[in-house]
Parts: sequence; C-alpha cells; structure tokens
Amino acid sequence: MIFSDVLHSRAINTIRFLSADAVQQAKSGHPGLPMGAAAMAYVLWMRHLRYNPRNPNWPGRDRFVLSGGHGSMLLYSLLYLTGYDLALDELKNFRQWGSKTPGHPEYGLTPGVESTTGPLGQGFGNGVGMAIAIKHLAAHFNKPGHELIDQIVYAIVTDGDLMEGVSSEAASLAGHLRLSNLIYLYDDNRISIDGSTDLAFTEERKTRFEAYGWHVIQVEDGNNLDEVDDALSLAKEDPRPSLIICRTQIGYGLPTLQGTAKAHGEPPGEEELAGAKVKLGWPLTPRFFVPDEILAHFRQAMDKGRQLEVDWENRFSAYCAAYPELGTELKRRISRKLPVGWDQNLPMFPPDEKGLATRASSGKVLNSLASKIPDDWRFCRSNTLHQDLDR
Ligand SMILES: Cc1ncc(C[n+]2csc(CCOP(=O)(O)OP(=O)(O)O)c2C)c(N)n1
Ligand SMILES: [Mg+2]
Repeated sequence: MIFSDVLHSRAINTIRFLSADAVQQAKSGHPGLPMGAAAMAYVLWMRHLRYNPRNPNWPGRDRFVLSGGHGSMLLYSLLYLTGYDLALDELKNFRQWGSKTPGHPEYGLTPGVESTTGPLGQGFGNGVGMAIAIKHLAAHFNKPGHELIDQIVYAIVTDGDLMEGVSSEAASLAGHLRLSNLIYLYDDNRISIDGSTDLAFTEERKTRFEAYGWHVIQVEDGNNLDEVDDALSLAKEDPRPSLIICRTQIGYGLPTLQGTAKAHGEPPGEEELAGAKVKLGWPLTPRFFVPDEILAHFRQAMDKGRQLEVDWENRFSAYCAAYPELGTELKRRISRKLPVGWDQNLPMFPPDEKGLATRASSGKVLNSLASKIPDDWRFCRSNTLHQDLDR
C-alpha cells in the first residue's frame, strides 16, 4: 500500500474535519490538536496499534493514551471510524450533557478510552504505569516460545504534557526500567495555550529524553506518513522507551489560524472552517461528512482486530496447555479476582499506650497481603523500602 496517495489524505482529512466540525457545532473545544496530529494518529491506528474495536477489553491489545486530553475529538473520530461502539451521533453531540463524548476523555464512559486525560502530564504518567504492569506480567508469565505478554503502550503527548513535572519523574523511571514497550509520539507543534512555546518552554527536549535513557527519533514532517511509519517501526525494535518527536502544525489546514495559539482551544468559526475545507479539497457540506470508501477503509480495522484477537486467544490456549498452573493464575489476574485466602492471618494491633505509627502498621499489613497477592510485588517492595528508611 503506497502511503501518500489520495485515499490516505482523504482518510486523514476525514479525521480532521469530523473533529473540527464537532468543535464548531459544540461551540467549544480544541480543533488544533486533532487537525495537526491526525496524520501521525492515522499511521499509528492503521499500521501499528493492535486492537479489536468490537472487544475494547481484549487483554492482548496494545494501549493507546491521548495524553493531551483536550484533543479528545481526535480519539472520538478514530473510535467511530474504526468501528468501536461509538455512533456518529455521539460525535455530533460532542460536549453535550449525557453524551459519550465529553470534552476530555473519560475511562469507563467511552468504549476504547484507556485512560482519563485532561490534566496534562497525567496520561504520560499513566502510560508508564501501564508499561510497567505489562513488563511485570511478561517477566512472570512469558516462557520461551510463549511470548504471550507483548503489548505495547502508545501515547500522543503534547508540549503541555512535557512541561508538567510529573512527566519528568515518570520518564526518568521509564528510562531506568528500560520500558521498551513504551512508545510516545510527541506533537511538537511549538504552540501552547498562550502562544508560541518560545515564551516559556525552550528546553532541549531531545537531549532531555536522551538523558533519561530514552531512544529519541525526530520526524521532520508529522504529515509525512512514511516518516512516521518508519519511526514507529524503529521504536518497536529498540530496547528503550521511545519518544518520536513529530514536527506538526497546530490547526493544520486552517487558512489564518494554522500554527497559532488561536487554533488551540476555540471553534475556528464558520468562515475559517470553510476556508480549511476549500484549502484541503473537502466538500463544504454536509457537516460530519464521511465518504463511504473512507469509512470502509477504516472499518477494515474490525476484521483485522477480530483476527488479532483470535490469534492471541490461540496462543493463550497453547500457553495454558503447556503451563496449566500459570495459565490459571494469569486468568485469575485478568479477571481481577483476588486469590483465595488473601485476607487470612492479617496482623492485629491491640491498643497500646505509645501508639504505633500508621505508616508502620500499614507496612505490616501490606507485607502480609503481598505474600498472598503476587500481583503487587512492586508495591510491597517500595513499602519495605519505606520501612527501611524509617529505621
Ligand atoms: C495540569 C494542567 N494544567 C493546565 C491545563 C490547561 N491547559 C489545557 S491545554 C493547555 C496547553 C496546551 O498546550 P499543548 O499541550 O501544547 O497543546 P496544543 O495547544 O498544542 O494543542 C493547558 C495549559 C491542563 N489541562 N492541565
Ligand atoms: Mg502544543
């Protein structure tokens, strides 16, 4: 499949204009991110991300986090187009009371949303946690010839995410742990809410992440599908977490607002939106236009996803046949049930004059739980450390 042909640019424009139309219709929202990052998201969702729209909770899936949650229409457009249980009417009801399309994505409300995002930096940190959990499972369960746990966590992160302190802490840990299953696309549009990042955010982001031990790739043009595609392929091969810095234009296509902070967080206006449609060769009407062949193209994700899930389930069955005990244990963890007897022999603390620090008693309880609940060893280890520091 040649990547820069008409089909792909029409597919990407469908994402852009579904998003911009929804913001314009709601008279509120953020058109800039979806219009600027549509191409990188498209490559990720059509070429790399493993998911099944008909079963958003399939355990073998990769995870996608839109850390810049203000760009939620990008995610909703993708969910609708690829065939998740999110109707076009929900996009038309963007930001309306009772809709499944709130201004910022909410986990548990909208099928396919893996993490609640909006507070910048939060999705970045959540993704690191997900990648740790996957690595933990892989270390415990994978066996030679049975690499069942191989999920990758992808995210789109923004200037605001990188500005927030939490991203530094999380990135440091991700580098330290060499989370090769963590791949972040950075929407390097050099614009934030108040204007150019020249105003307040001029640090060397490439060397910053290299210093954390990340693998950093620079994509000169975030609209160049082959460049993004190659970068994602390289990232998957690297033993470190990867940051793919994609140079983009916020509000791509908007005749006067592209590349400006005015494209960040307000409806473009009818005239500007129409101007973008003319510029990118899109029909002015109807609003929320989805060409049939483009919907069919996106909906291939459903067959592909079904097949991916069937393949994974077959691998899981083979695993359970080869390692029945581990298979049962993995099923228990996936079902989120606690092991039988998890609460037996918990320490008791009789009243005492001096009183025991709750930090110390909680440590004892957690260590007791940890010996019976293997899922959380990292947590119990850090608590032991806490006790050591306390001495
Ligand atoms: C922790 C936090 N502080 C402030 C905000 C308010 N806010 C929303 S978007 C944004 C800046 C967005 O800049 P960027 O992340 O580069 O997104 P872009 O403008 O490129 O879409 C801010 C400060 C927030 N969402 N979270
Ligand atoms: Mg930005």
